[in-house]
Amino acid sequence: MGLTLAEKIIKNHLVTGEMVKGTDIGIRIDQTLTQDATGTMAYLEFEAMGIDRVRTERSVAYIDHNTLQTGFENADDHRFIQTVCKKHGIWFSRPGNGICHQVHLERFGIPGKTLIGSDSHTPTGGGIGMLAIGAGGLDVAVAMGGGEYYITMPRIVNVELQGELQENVSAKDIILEVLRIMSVKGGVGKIIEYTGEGIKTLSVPQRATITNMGAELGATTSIFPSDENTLAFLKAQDRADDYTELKADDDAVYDEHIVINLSELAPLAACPHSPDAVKSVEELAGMKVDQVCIGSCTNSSYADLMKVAHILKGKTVADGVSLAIAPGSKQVLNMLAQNGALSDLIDAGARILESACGPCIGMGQSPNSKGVSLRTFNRNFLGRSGTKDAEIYLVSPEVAAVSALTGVMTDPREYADGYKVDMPEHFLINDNMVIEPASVEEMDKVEVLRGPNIKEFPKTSAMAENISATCSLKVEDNITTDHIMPAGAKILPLRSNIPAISEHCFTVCDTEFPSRAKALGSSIIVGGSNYGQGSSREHAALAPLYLGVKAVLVKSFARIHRANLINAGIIPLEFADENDYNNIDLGDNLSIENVRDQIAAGNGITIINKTKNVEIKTNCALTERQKEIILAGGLLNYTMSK
Ligand code: MIC
Ligand code: SF4
Repeated sequence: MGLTLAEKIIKNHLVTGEMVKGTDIGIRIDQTLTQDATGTMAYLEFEAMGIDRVRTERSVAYIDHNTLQTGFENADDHRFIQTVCKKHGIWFSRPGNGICHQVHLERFGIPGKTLIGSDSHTPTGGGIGMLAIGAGGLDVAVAMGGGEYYITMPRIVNVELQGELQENVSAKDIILEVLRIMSVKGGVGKIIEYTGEGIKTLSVPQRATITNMGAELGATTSIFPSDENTLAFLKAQDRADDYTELKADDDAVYDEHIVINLSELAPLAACPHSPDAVKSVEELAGMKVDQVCIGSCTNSSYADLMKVAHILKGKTVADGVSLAIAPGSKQVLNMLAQNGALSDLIDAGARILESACGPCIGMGQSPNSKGVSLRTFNRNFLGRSGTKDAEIYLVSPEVAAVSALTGVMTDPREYADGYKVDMPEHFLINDNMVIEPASVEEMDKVEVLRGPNIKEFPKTSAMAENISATCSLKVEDNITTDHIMPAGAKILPLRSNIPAISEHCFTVCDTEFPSRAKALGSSIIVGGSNYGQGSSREHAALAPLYLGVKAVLVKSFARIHRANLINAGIIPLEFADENDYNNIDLGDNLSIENVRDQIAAGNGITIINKTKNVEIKTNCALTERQKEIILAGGLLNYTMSK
């Protein structure tokens, strides 16, 4: 029986377990990446493990999230990361060099290699044929130290692309269509593999738009074959040597099969507040727009911005619209500067931002009250933009640019004029913003610089015998990590200070939660299905941990967040019978007896609701390794004990 592409890469990297779907496997990790918002914590964890030099083939730290420096905190974090990298063998991409996923694709991604990153959009690397997976910072720290990375062997979904996109319909519309079909939880426990004649019409950056937003499906990762288009991209990046041809066997067996005919696809938009609330642009046409933002790791490649520049050239952004553009990397921005396209953007009235995440993570450019904002980004979760009552629509660069001119949601097919951006033969290459680590001989001399806001990773203790806790919060389905641990310009500078950031935990849902949880001392959070979707931020586990949360009981979890809870030593529980969701309310007194034995036995965990006098059966499917992690009080304790 033939193998799929993902299976081939897993097979080549398998260290522990067997490739049996649904069972735990440990894979060797070739490359890691971090960004600054999760990186400080990841490097503190790496330091705590006491390993002096990374054992990966390539580890890179990027500064791209916390780039608004309204106080000393972010700059201190950047300096900490820069010095830690120098000392421990990690390449450092300086602020200004671009968004981690875009730069990694351009300069470091290699087909067939494994990559984990402390950012949920790490699967962007699937566009160049890597097995690229988002993970919590602690998992990345362990991988940097040479430890394998554990996942549940995913089911493999084949998305077959047929035909060719019409003009001004784009890669973004393909992934929005996949989201429409599969939903934000449809990818949980799955890898999405793209095949079919249609992929030949897609360049690496276009493929990367698709694999990037596979994160919004909840998928473990997404991947494209490595073919002549991959070679063309690598050649243009002066990296032809990194190319290998990779594809699934002809007789590969997939668990699901979806066919999308690109020729029939129309421009789409994800409506507030979920990436799967997809409608056609035609349906939404005429809606007044207040803001347009172009950029993010999803859609800020050279080709994306050349298209935008072409649409804007010689025109002016509509009166009522503010247009912000953040090119994905220094390479992209510099190429636009050299060929004059930047001038077209500036001339049309675009507000040019630095090459970074920017508005995507609420680092500035929050929309006006009740503002309608069209964004080429990947997430439109409630409050993420920094304006709670704003309405965020996720669209392609073409829809964004055309609508910025008309002031209303507009179908870009009306503006088709035959213009096509060709893949440049040579991208502009200058890696002067990437700092090499110190040599083995020199590393001891490097001093790691720490600012006053950088606090230690919270210490945890081994799991208690019994848990007596109160329900401190009850939330509904599809809770995102942006609900649990909001980001934005005001809160992100606290990422290296768990006590301080905890004060903002869940405040999007309930402003009283932090003080209530702290006062209770020991509590349990109750939630619905797909709990913890979105970001990889382990702060969404570390802040509840700091506030005394012992277990999270939900209908179902998103993958990375569940792993982060386990890494933090918080027990992830799922209702055995979803109707029991109605048998717990805020303030109920709960108890779990002999919890260590119950975890070890692996037959689920019984919670007694003392307030309602009912027993609630829960599932707690942990592997032997995960049980040990939870019992030890988290992955750091576990790793240090090994
Ligand atoms: C995001 O898009 O939500 C982020 C910010 O990139 C996060 C990481 C973080 O919270 O630091 C992610 O996607 O993992
Ligand atoms: Fe940055 Fe946004 Fe991409 Fe997250 S999704 S890495 S915040 S650009």
